[in-house]
Amino acid sequence: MAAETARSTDNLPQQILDFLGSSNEFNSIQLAQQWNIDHQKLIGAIKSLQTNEGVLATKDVTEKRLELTSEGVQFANEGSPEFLVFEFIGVDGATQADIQKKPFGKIGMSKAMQFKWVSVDKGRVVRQTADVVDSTRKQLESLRIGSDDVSENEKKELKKRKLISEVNIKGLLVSKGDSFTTSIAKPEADLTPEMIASGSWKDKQFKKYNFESLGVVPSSGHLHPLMKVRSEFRQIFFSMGFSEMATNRYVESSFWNFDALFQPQQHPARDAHDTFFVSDPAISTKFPEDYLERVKTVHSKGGYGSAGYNYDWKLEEAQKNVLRTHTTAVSARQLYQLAQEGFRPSKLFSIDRVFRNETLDATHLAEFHQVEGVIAEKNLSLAHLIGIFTEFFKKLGITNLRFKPTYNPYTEPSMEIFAYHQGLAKWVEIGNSGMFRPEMLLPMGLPADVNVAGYGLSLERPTMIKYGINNIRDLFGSKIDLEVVYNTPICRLDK
Ligand code: FB9
Repeated sequence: MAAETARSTDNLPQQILDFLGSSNEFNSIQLAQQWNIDHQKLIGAIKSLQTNEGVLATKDVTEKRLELTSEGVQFANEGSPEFLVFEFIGVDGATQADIQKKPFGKIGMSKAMQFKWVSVDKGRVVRQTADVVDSTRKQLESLRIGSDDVSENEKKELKKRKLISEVNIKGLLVSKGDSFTTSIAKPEADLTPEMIASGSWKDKQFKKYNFESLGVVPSSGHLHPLMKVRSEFRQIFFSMGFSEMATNRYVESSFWNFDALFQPQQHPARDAHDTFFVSDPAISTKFPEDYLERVKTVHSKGGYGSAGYNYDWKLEEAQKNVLRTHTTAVSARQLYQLAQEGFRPSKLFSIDRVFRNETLDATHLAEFHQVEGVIAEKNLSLAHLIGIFTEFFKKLGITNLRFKPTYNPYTEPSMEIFAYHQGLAKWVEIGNSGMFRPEMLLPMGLPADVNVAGYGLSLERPTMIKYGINNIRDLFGSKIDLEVVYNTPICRLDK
């Protein structure tokens, strides 16, 4: 039965009922072909009719179908390469070189030669016949519309050229159900008070509840990937007995951001190249006077067994407000408070934004989230520090660490922490750490036998590696694609 021109698919269910009314049963694959409509659309209409109990009876059927491959579709749309070569050379012929330049050149040339449409004469490819029919294209078009005027040999040739392939199409054999009718009253979706009052519900058809249907996805907030990783980090810290420091202070005085950490006032990190200085309010003036004096002394003259930096420490320098360059400033305040309240062993952490006036590149913005752990205990050693962050990183699924000595103004000894990343097949710097200097701790009033260890990393790097994000601008900032945020899976770092 030749395919008719594509019929409209409006109200397809009714068309099916009317057709069934006159033909008792049909095979969905053949009917789709006959009606020249998309088979899936027909299946959809049949499925919608099946929501009315007993109207249709269906049986699954599978049929082998010849389908055009993507190359077959291309040849059917644009013509076969052999025909395109024949066209291309025209009546005057063309050089092999020119033909080969064409995307259809290579295949077309060999086929056109095979079909004796062209030949090579003195290096030029010339036509052997005035005109040709692109039979390959015609065969493909016929098969596409399901007409069966293509011979088995031709089909075999097309298969050999991988222009068609045999596929199994799942369809339905549809026949009348026990309560078949061609006029389906549109089933009621709701049982209304009127129906109940009038009793009219008794002879109404009600739409079946589709308990499988997914409810409307409620539009809800989404945690930004960084916040998903942050919550993972927080759980790890809490599981190790750490408590979180209050970090709600982006604007910090140079005193707590630098001086309290025994970072000298002429240290390069303290100039505007690295640090954002705040113009209003430009300075802070309220400091614990006695403590400030001790900081001044240890910087300028030393003390506590330290030579200090021997320079003229300036209050106005310490008063300058900055955007904190590290959450270690928060640690300094916390440790000072700990000293004031009377020392007790403490494990503290912070995860929040810090700001650095750095050259922007694919992995650096002018701000990032610093993750910091601080442990204060009597006679705490470097070994304890290594033990603690080794445990921390293990909970992140990061083992096999290596340490490289480094320098921080506020810790001695200090170490950079490296881990071997299987996926990246290289050692990745995953953090920094060290034992806070006595020149920082003793002026605070912490007992002499108390040592404080600290380590830090960023939130962005693990998040980028975890979610395979290469450019930090895809992770953070106004240009990120919210879909990415909506669809990022929850973060299981140790998996
Ligand atoms: O995060 C960093 N790297 C990292 C961390 C985790 C990770 O996880 C992957 C799943 C496997 C991957 C990479 N870094 C620290 C290392 C580098 O990225 C570094 O180039 C950049 N660092 C930032 C500072 O950049 C100027 C990351 C940031 C950083 C550096 C140091 C500290 C905190 C953050 C610190 C500290 C510290 C030291 C002593 C005492 C207290 C705090």
